[in-house]
Amino acid sequence: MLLRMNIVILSGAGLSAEQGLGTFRDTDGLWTRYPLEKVATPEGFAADPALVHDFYNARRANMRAAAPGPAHEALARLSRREGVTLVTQNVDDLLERAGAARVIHMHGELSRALCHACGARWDAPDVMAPDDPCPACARSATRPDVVWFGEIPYHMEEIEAALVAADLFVSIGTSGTVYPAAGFVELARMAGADSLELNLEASGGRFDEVREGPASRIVPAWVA
Ligand code: BJW
Repeated sequence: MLLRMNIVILSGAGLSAEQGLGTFRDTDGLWTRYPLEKVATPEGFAADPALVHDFYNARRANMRAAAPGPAHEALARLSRREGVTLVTQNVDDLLERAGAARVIHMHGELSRALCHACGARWDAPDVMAPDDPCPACARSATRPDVVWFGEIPYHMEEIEAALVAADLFVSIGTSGTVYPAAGFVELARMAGADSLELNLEASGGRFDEVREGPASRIVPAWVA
């Protein structure tokens, strides 16, 4: 049945939780150990760039040590079908390493660096530091290429176009608390799409159908 549909899939931290990459708001989530205003806002970065780089260096190391799981592999297979758009809030590269055709990273990527002076982007080394020179302009203005609170998520026009053309919107492993991603289900439904949530526990969002369980089990079962 999925064969001829336009499907938009939005994933969140729960997709990669079983690979050892932490979620944010669960009881042992990253925000319980690192205050988000210090590590995930432009103001936090301006106040203490070394702390922010340490936070992302550790997460980059964790990501590079992790391997994609069955949910990433199932989504990668599905992404090779026409009409499937994979949008992720995750900054990890596990979908790409599972072989996904294209992944839209609306909150950026841990594996990329950004110069906030000239806007250049390049592949991030394992460890970044505040005084690293930008390869394009040589200024020491490097940061992880991720989207913090108060910044505009990437690829919004493309995502909104896919949402209004969707027959089915599927949310996987996200709490639905961070906008604009939290509003995608409403946008897709208003445009006539059916909606499905796959999550360990229902987020409480407005979905036509909810399937609960770990991503490693329920995502391959849905794709099959
Ligand atoms: C499992 C599982 C398993 C566990 N299997 N499932 C008031 C109203 C509306 C908006 C605002 C407002 N005040 C401020 C705002 C804006 C703000 C916002 O939304 N704030 C809210 C907190 C209210 N948003 C922004 O600032 C955004 N920008 C913006 O709005 O710009 C304006 C604009 C938009 C569009 C066009 C033009 C202008 C930017 C938001 C950036 C978010 N950045 C972060 C950090 C990225 C870098 C990094 O990774 O460090 O993104 S914050 C963090 O939250 C990260 C995530 O992508 C994001 C979402 O988290 P996610 O993925 O949902 O994780 P959790 O932990 O919340 O949930 C995990 C889920 O997994 C749970 O449901 C579990 O059940 C499940 N799970 N194990 C399946 N094994």
